[in-house]
Amino acid sequence: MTNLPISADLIAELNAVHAEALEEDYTALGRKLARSGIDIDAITARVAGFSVAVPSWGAGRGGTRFAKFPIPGEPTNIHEKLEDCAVIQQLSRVTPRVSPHFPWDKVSDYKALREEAAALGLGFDAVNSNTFQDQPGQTHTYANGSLAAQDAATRQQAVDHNIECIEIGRQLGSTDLTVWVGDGTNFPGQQDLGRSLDRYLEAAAQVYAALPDDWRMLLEHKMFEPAFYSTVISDWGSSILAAQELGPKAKCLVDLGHHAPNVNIEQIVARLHRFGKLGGFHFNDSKYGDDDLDSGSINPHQLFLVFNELVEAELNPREGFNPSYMIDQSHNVTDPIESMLSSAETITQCFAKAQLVDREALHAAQGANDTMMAFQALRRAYNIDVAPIIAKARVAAGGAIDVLDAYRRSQYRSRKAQERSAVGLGAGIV
Ligand code: LRH
Ligand code: MN
Ligand code: MN
Repeated sequence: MTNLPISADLIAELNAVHAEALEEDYTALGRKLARSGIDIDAITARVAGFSVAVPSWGAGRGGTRFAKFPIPGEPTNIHEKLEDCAVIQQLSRVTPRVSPHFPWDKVSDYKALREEAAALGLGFDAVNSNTFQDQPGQTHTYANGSLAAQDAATRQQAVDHNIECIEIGRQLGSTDLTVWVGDGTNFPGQQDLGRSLDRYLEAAAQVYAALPDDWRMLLEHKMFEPAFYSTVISDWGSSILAAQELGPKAKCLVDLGHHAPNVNIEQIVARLHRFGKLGGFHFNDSKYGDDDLDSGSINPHQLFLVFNELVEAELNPREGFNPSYMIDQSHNVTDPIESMLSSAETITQCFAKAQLVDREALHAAQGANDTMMAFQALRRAYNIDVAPIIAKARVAAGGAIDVLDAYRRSQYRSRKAQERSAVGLGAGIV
């Protein structure tokens, strides 16, 4: 039994308005691609198989440490967040899974939560643990670290929390645990840089030992924040070394915002894949740091280049290549549903463009040291407007041709504003 939040009649009615134009655009693009030997329907079929998870926390307004500006109708608990995620999936048909964060999404009955999600057309993606904040009533503070804390009892508490997350995830049908720790320092000398990593590795190994056979532990690195001088798992180097030490079920997760400005993230992707350690992504965009801006809003070309590396990775498979895709954004000034609809579209477009690269031409140009033609092979694909392909795949799966228009016309947010209680003011969660 499904219980979808947007009227299917409304979607059908709006799609009928745009259907003819979409057919025309799709046919024209099909002809253009055919001239380069590409079958548009084959690309559409690949796009139909693509999906990206949405974060439960992304359904709420984010904020900064200075302020948070809630909107009327914002979700206040996991049930309402799931409902909002169901809107994104119903319209976009590319976000069928939600990634929960604990204890933010704690409930008493996870079997019931899984059924509730299924009735909304959703499943669960990676479970995220949270040892970067203290919770009310918590025994040991994380002020001085969690998995890498000096204090053994604090480390044990962080290990136990991660193991509890695995247990919750089993009930929800997840198979990945994403571990991001904020552990680090703000002053030179505050902690020993080597020994803090030793403590992290020892504690992380205890979490690793609790993983079911078919699970992965995704290690998310981040250069800085909340620690501004040193971070224990600060970069892909620390991440891959930790993953190698932990074992085959440990992989690295690349959050696009967690690097120094201008870092070549697509090369990091290629490196992690080369050593069989590419586990997944948190998509967002960034101008200055971990801004968590909407995916592709600043540098869509970088996103395309990341997907280009993923296509190359598929052609050169390494052990266990199965990256998980998730959006991880902070929506400070937009309606989070609109931002995630827009980002899901951009991410899918970059995926589709990467499929259009003439690999033979690219590899031939690379082999001949023909730099300009190699670059042009990428540029030609990047310049193609793939919107009709994405819309066609979406509508075939029951989604809306124009997702934002359908969302606004549904008046979903104002309906929720009548039903839901208001969110308190204050600083953001991340
Ligand atoms: C840390 C992070 C990590 C957290 C999320 C809330 O900056 O990217 O993924 O779990 O934000
Ligand atoms: Mn992240
Ligand atoms: Mn982040």
